[in-house]
Amino acid sequence: MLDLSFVSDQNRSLQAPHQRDFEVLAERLSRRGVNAEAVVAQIGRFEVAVPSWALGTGGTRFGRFPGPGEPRDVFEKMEDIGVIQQLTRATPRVSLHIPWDEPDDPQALKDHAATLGLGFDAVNSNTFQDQPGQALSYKFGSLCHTDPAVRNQAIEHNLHVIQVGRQLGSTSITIWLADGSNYPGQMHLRKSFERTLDGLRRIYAALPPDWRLFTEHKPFEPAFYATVVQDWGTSFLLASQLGKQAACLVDLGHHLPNTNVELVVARLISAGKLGGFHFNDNAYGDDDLTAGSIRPYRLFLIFNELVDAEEDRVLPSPPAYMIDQSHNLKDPIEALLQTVDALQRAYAQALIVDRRALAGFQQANDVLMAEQTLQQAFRTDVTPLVAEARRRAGGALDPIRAFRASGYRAQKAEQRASGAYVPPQSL
Ligand SMILES: [Mn+2]
Repeated sequence: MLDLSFVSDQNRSLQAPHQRDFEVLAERLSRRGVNAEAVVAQIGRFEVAVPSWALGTGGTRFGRFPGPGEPRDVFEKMEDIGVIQQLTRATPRVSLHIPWDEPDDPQALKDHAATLGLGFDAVNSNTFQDQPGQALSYKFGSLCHTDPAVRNQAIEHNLHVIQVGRQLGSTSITIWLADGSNYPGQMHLRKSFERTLDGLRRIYAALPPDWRLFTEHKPFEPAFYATVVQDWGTSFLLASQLGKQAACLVDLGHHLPNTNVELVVARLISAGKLGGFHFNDNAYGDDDLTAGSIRPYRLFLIFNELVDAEEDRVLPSPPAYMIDQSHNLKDPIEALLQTVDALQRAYAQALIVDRRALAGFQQANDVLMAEQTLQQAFRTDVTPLVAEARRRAGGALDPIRAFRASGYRAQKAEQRASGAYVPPQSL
């Protein structure tokens, strides 16, 4: 963890120019009828969970190029997330992957996390690869498998993940299934779906009453012909059949090219089944790049739907915000700091949309001015709002600058020099 006074010392050197920038922007926004103070307060309430698998350098199937000072186990991952929380004050929870980051002693991990100011968000099950010593293989699927013994094993795993999550204080489980087929004829399309639904029903039946279950779709990879939960429609079908504790998780990279993701979000909101997000960005497929790095306008349009729904009070429960990225080239901590900032920016841009004006232009079918209203918000440099929200929460005005100045990575490179820990690939 960083020294208590370090963040405020860092902020002090940036405070004067930041204050001037903030005042200028607040004045500009007030001319548009936007109260900067109210926006800063809302940004300050934004929270996103960090996935345990994102702290080590990710890889592709062609290789992995680890960096110095990577965490070797889940306890060290918690320390890194603790630093991200110190600098951003927006990542108080960890989304744990079982078994990649399964603790031997959940209570010990929970205690360790608490000393770092961290708790636990959704737990993630894994029936997409075989683990050492596992009795039956998931080569031909898990919940969709033709053999009931394999299906039972996958169900038991999910029940175990819920048990671990309960001990950690989690209140949700995300189930992403790799189940599917690579060739026509390999898998009975209809029956494989029905078996999957049946398996999910048995997992859902074991869900504690205050828990939520998220179904996560993905159109292809590793199944290259037919994925069982391939799109938001199938995810919606599953969540609807399961019951009110089930909802759909939208991973921004899990869509076919050119899918209008903000429209998917709007539909799930209308259906009362928007469970949450896995934030990332992509240029081609499930690229797991930094959120906002390729299509910041899309990210803004997604937050625009969320803010609109928030203001209309049509969200039955707040969506669970999680990051799901693979950091192949960037320092994972720096990439996550950059990600949190990108999410806060998109949120801030959505918060400053003149919604009354937009509604008026939509009503009058004034296409150009409706679009202009969104673009005016998107084109606003909201850096001072986001920085101010972080500063007021005790975080850093410029988290990446502060992280680099801290020497944290170099220090960890020394401390963690022994015992190479090999993190698995991202979901
Ligand atoms: Mn995901």
